[in-house]
Amino acid sequence: MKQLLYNQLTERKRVGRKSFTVLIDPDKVDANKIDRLVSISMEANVDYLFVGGSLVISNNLDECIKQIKASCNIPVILFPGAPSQVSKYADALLYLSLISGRNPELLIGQHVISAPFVKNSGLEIMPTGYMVIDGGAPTTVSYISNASPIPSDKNEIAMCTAMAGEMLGMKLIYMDSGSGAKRPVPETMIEKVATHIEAPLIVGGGITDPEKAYRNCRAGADIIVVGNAIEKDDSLIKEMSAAIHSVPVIA
Ligand code: 1GP
Repeated sequence: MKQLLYNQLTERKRVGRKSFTVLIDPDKVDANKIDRLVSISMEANVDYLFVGGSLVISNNLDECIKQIKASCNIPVILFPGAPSQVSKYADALLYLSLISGRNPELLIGQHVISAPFVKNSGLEIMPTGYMVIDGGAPTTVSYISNASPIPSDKNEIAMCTAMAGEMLGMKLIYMDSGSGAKRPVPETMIEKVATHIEAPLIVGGGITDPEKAYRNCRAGADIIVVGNAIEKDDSLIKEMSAAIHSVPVIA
């Protein structure tokens, strides 16, 4: 299996280089918006683009990714809300198992059904332990997944879940309080998880200001994902990127 991007991520983690990811929801962008987001992202040295959403209602995933790839070389990683959200035009796919929940369909069921299709896509597959953390109010992901999120004050549950996911072979851990969450993942929880796993740690959901992104990185997040706040104000891309990239690397 291809490991190009994953090797890059682990190398970045090894030297303490933090990454900034802009999340693009194909339902919320048109061609002009994609062009704008891509051009600002290139200028701001965004490291990765995630494409996906819990609900992808429109049928323009391929077109959206083709347009992005035509105008930039930032790696595009699929962040699928459903097995149908696979596009061969992306570079890689977060192969998500919802390890914080107890819904067998999202732990393994949908993976079994889509396995041949995913394998034939030729995409780099990144096995990802996906942990939904309570963000203060129901989010699309917490509702759609039909699974309870981890309470935001239960750091030990988050730690044990991430450790179990890593020992089961997951190569990335993603802590997400859901798009537009009122409360992003607390730093104490990020720190607890980060100190007990070796896999690169992705954190997202409800991050609206660069200071919070910076503090998350200092707490141990390796990759910060921002979607909702950027949809509202894309000038944030530059500030977020600068804050995340200002975290000192390991000397
Ligand atoms: C959601 O982690 C992502 O799955 C990003 O969340 O849209 O709130 O930035 P936001």
